[in-house]
Amino acid sequence: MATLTIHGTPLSTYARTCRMACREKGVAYELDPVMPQSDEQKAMQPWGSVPAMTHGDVRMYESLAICNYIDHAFDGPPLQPADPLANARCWQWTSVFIQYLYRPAIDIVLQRLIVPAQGGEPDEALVESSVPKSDKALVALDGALEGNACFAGGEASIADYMVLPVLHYLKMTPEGETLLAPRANIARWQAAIDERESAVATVPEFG
Ligand SMILES: N[C@@H](CCC(=O)N[C@@H](CS)C(=O)NCC(=O)O)C(=O)O
Repeated sequence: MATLTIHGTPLSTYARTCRMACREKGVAYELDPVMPQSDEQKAMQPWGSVPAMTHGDVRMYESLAICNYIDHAFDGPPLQPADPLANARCWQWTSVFIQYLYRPAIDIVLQRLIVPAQGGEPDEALVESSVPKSDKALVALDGALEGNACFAGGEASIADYMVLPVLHYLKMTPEGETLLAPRANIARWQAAIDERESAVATVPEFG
């Protein structure tokens, strides 16, 4: 069987999602730690973003598609529920994450963790405008976890592997700490998902 390779720096949240999906499915994979906007990545992903995936003749980009491919092309535990409503919840919260949380949360992370590390001045206006946007999404995600262990209900799914990597970084920023402090359902969920082997094995070495 051909080796599945995830192309993307281990610091990438979306690459981490795909690697968590591999580990949850029990699929052996190699990590090609390519950086965004490198010539190598641009040859695999027209926008130069990470990750991409190769598996034999299959070349693919977009983390959702990669996660679905991993789920359907291999035997192993399902990465999404079979029950129609639970399945729809998996995609509802994944979609909310991508559409409403990823950008503002990552902007806070970039301005607070990456820009200063590179000797730059954070864009305070961007941080300020990203806080209420992140908060709105976090309120919705926290509500989704009311009475649920995970976003799709009782079992972990792709939705959880999508959200976790960004919250890992967000929590490292002062704004993230403040935003997450009142979100008790997210705190409980994050503590549980953080303990999964797929999360432990993919924690980014940052800072
Ligand atoms: N829609 C893409 C988004 C990928 C994405 O935004 N990746 C980030 C890293 S987590 C990235 O490469 N950012 C830098 C860039 O796009 O230049 C996917 O789901 O794979």
